[in-house]
Amino acid sequence: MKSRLANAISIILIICLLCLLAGCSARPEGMEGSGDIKDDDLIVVGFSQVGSESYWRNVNSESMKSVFSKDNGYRLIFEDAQQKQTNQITAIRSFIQREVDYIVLAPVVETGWDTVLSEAKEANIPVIIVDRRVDVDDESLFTCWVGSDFELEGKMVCMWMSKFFNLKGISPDKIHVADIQGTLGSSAQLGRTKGFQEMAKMYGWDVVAYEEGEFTKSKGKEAMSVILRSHDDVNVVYCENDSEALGAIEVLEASGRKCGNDIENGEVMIVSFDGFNEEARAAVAAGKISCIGECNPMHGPRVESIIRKLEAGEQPEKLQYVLEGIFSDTSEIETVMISGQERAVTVITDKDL
Ligand code: GYE
Repeated sequence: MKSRLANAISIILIICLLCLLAGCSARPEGMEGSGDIKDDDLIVVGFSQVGSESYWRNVNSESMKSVFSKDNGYRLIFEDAQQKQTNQITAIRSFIQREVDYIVLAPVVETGWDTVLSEAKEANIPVIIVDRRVDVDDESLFTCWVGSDFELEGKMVCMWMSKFFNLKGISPDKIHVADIQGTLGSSAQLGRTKGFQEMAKMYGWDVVAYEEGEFTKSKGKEAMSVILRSHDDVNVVYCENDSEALGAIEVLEASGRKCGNDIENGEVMIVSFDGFNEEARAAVAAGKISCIGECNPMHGPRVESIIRKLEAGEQPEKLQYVLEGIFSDTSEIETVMISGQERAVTVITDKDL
């Protein structure tokens, strides 16, 4: 009698165990893993991305997705914020609730992060900032940052322009330049605008307008139309990314202007930033964009190496800058000297496309 009872109990226990196992393996896997996401060996990374406003952003998202794959030992929770900070704050709070291992944030703007990052700190979740920066009172609210020096990028492009104008004997008062700015309040806009403002003042260029282009092609078009309406003497357009530049070119060409570096003969010089999009590179090869300040979007492997360091109990550097150069349609200027360093100018021709 006793052994029958023992048998029955063991059978019930085995059934319970099997149900439990079945329950676990039936849990859906993949990017949007839910429930007890920690029940496996994968490192869970919650990534709040700015949006999909530009070519640069799309390449950047791909770089992150390809590195944080299951094969590499990660589960990535990818949230697209559609260029809205409120969406990013909501995403970070959901990452905290789901107890992810790491939060990665590409912030749309610099300010307004103190509260939500304090919440992440209280939950003991390391926060890695990527691409743009955050402006917080307490720097311990994030573990580290990796991205570009946007002000330096701006200065590099302006130096290239100045060298080019000198070479052609064009005096600074003949330069009528407009700035199509990126998303106001983002590091990429703040840095590139600041670099431009300082250099334009130093060289004595005539700055005719600032217009916001939100880093998108459509807003770049709108901004260019507004500028042309009141400043038809504009002969240089400083676009804060390639998407805006491609929009500006469309508008200029539709209005009968030619884009190129021969501004003495009526062409409009276009300069921009990024350099990782086929269409923009083709525009350089065709001479329509004269110079692009490189902005490297391949941050996936960089963020991953930070996470590997943290996993090994090491402390990554707080701020990590990516070294960048310049792309141009002409070999007339070979290098640009900035912060005591020579930066190479890479010529893009049809063969490179
Ligand atoms: O230049 C632009 C994008 O923050 C560096 O954002 C990034 C900028 C990039 O939308 O194309």
